[in-house]
Amino acid sequence: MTEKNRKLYDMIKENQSLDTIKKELQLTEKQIYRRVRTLIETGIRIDRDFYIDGHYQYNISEDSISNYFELYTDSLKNEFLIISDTHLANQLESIESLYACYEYAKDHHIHTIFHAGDLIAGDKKQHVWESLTNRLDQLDYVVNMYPQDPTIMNYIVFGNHDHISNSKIEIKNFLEHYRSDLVGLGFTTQLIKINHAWFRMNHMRKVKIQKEDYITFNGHFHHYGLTIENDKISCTVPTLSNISTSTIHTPGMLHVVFDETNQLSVEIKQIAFTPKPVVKVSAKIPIDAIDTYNQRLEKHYKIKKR
Ligand SMILES: [Mn+2]
Repeated sequence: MTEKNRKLYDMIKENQSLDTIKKELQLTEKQIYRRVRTLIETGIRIDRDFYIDGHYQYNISEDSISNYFELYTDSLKNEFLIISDTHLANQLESIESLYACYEYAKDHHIHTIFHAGDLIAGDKKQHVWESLTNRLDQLDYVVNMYPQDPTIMNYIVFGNHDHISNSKIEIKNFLEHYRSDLVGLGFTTQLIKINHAWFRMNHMRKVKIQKEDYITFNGHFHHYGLTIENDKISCTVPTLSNISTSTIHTPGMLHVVFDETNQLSVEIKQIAFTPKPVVKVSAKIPIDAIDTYNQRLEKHYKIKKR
């Protein structure tokens, strides 16, 4: 191990912030990322803690595995975007909408984008650009073409098009090898926690809400929809592509705000790119059952001790 990598390891172990590491070791964020990947290859288990403001911190992984993904925050009001079904490398992709989404994020000081699945077109030959029928080429295309901004992080739940059973590529590993801002979460489902707000992202699962889930965002349907039943909120995420059966289709996404300044509420805005971003539908829903909701979830899901 080089002296610098050894020092990097020590600093991560001491829970030093990324800024301190950058200054002390005279390295850029990208150079540190590459060195951390090398350390991981040697067998050292290093994780990242992610914050909703777009920054992250390295830590030495603990043995306990939590079955939810926590996005850390210091704020009572937390905003992020949810996109879905980009189907990149499909001829009906809308990479310009993905860039418009980044512009929207920057205009609204949002640093977090969740992806609800079907990042790539997959092995389906139909409508895929001729030069990109191979899944490896599609992932290369994502690594090169997906917008990149130092203040924006993406958290991706993978969908059916991202997962082809006979493929030997670990998509999460591939993306994270090349891009520090494309973080892979679960296949088809992921439970997420931001402060006191818990929600689940699904892809191609029935919209039927599990007993413990109060809020679900569902990819795969390619259109916006919102249902509230017995205090449970289920929302389908529009596609950020031109793949649709509707003739009046425009690519879209969700802008979500969890506000717990007084009582926890969730605001869900459907944004359509026409190509300018337009708010089509907006709903602010109070979550009355917050205490019950938290107690049930925290009992049900293993809480990572920090
Ligand atoms: Mn799908």
